[in-house]
Amino acid sequence: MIDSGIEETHPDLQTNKWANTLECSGADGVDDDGNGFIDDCHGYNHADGTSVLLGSGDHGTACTGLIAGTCDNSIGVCGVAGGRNGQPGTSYLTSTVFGTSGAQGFAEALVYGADQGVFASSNSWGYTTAGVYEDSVLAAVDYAVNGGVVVIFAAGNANRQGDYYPGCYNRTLAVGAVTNKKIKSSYSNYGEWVDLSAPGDAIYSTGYTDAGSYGAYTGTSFATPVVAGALALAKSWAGSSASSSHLVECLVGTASNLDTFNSDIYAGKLGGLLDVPALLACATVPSPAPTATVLPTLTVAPSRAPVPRPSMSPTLNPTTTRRPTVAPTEAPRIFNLACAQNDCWLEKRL
Ligand SMILES: [Ca+2]
Ligand SMILES: [Ca+2]
Ligand SMILES: [Ca+2]
Repeated sequence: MIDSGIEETHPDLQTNKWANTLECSGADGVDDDGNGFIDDCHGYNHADGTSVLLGSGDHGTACTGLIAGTCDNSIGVCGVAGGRNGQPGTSYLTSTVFGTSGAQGFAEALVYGADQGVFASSNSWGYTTAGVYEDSVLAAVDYAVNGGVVVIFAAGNANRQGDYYPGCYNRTLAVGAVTNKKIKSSYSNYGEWVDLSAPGDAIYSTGYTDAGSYGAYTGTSFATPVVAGALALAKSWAGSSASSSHLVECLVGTASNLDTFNSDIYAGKLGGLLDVPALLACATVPSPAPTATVLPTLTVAPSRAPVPRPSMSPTLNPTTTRRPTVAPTEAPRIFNLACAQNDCWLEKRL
């Protein structure tokens, strides 16, 4: 989960934390596993340069609960992959990029997750201007996807069909939002680059105003972790031998047609609607033996020139000390948690 961090004491977010054992059992203030991040026991706050994971606002806490909120504990909510019958759910790793001191570390967080071996990366943020992106972020997406990570992004909340990155980048899965009537949510971006849609209106999840709070959240931000959670659940059902490409093909291939519920102007621009039972049925059919027909990436040939990656080291420098403040060399950026009409989406402007 790459977002604004989490309320670490939330009672519904305790059982499914990813744990970096060398750091969790290591010494405070020491980079016990030598990965360049001090005390990254359950993730890292890349924006503020600290292991304290709570950044700006409750957005990330809500997104996390949708994936991994504890089921079976008789309180609050149950994440899509939150476990059942006393079994734990999917492990979630928290990377904070919307911090208390600003928004940064997006590319670093994508690389960090890939280096930790995450299966999927859930990203409920993007650029608020069509056509705008940073090469470093797309290079980090490439790095993660090349490492087997399924990288999922929110489509954005401008109700437009421009090229909103990183969701429209063809190596990510882009998620739009629909209502409980299968109608495109009023705010959801759309376009042929939207891979699928999921419910995004008034989704109840964990909040952070005080530990143990809950709230209803609206936006493509919240459709996105529903999809990420469904993919994690499918991975659990299918077993460790299931390939990412097989699961992604099931995810997109079993999504139900939304066109009959929506205006013709959205035809082919919402993806299908996430269908979790169909996804699980597909996922549990063994993958075909690898052949030349298996797609090596999420999508077909790139429509844009490959992004050069001269500045992206394959691994993070283990001797680097995280900066506690905003890097002075980075261009000034504005970010805001846009919640007009309860339409929350973490936005990032260059
Ligand atoms: Ca470390
Ligand atoms: Ca440590
Ligand atoms: Ca619960």
